[in-house]
Amino acid sequence: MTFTSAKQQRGIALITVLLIIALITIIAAEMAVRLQMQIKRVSNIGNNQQAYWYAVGGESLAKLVLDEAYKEDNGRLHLQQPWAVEEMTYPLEGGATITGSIKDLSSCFNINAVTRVTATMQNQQQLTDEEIANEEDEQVAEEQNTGNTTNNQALDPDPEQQFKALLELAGIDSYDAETIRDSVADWLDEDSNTRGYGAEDYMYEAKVSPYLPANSWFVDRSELRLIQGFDTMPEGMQRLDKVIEHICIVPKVNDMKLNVNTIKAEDAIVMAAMFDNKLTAAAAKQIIENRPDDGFRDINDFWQQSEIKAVGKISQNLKQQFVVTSEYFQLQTKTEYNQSFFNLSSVIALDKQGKFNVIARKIGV
Ligand SMILES: [Ca+2]
Repeated sequence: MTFTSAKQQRGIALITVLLIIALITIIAAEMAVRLQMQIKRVSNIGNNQQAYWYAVGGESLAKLVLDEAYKEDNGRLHLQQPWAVEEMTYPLEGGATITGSIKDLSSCFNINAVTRVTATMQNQQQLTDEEIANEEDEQVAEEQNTGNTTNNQALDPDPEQQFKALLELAGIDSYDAETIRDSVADWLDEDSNTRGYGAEDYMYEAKVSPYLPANSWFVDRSELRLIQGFDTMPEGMQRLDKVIEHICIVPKVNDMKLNVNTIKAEDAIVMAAMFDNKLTAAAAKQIIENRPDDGFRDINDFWQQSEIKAVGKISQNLKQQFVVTSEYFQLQTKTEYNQSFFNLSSVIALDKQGKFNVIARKIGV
């Protein structure tokens, strides 16, 4: 009996030892896997950081190229300058590559200019109004000298009118264009007073997934998907697809400026819309296609175009929206390093000292 019991106990001890060894083996294997994952994770973070810094290096290169183009011709910017090349890929050390392109944000329609946003902006509006009043006085004086008193017939569309014209030129019908125009303006203005065809809090609060209008600046074009008129599937999305490529977001900038030297033929409807379609899209396209390769020497060359002259009298207010220089650009880069990808979108703006600086970044887009 005693002998059998001792044998049994030895058997149990052996099984216990085997179990402990198995357990240790499992734990050791698990630790090895985790360690490998940690090493991989650290290496991925390192690669991603490196890709980020390459992308920031890309920003520096873009700033340099823009600074040089700006200095080269007293601020005149056009599509023959090095910054305007189509998307290009540059090899970097360590097998990395960076692909990037720069877009002039004055070559498309600034959605933030559709209406005034805040009280601060309204002060600026007053200032602008004063400036405009002064200019109008000057214009009247000039007209009195020349005996021409038809100032009241000058073409002077406001930005909301211009936006509606853009929507219609993009192929959106008149009723939907009015809805979208008023809804975008309501989305931008700080009050909650609904325009004729617009939408404020109550309209968006009643949705299945409710939200509120920004009552402030647009920061990304994707916000447009939330606006009444663009917010339905599939009709709203189809409308947005027609117009989104012509729209830009210039951060916290209320002014509508169009660089007539950098606008491309495919955006001709933007130019036509700014003239409230009194300049047709076909005529605008012709101006762009016949423009000298290195752009108009100055803005007066643009006003001398026969297609523009045919429009008739144009207000000073409207004239101010057309320029041959630009202050805001968007740099889009995609960096690859050791199978780590880093997408960066940067807004580069001209500062008061005449230098370009990054004022906004979006990662992963
Ligand atoms: Ca509002």
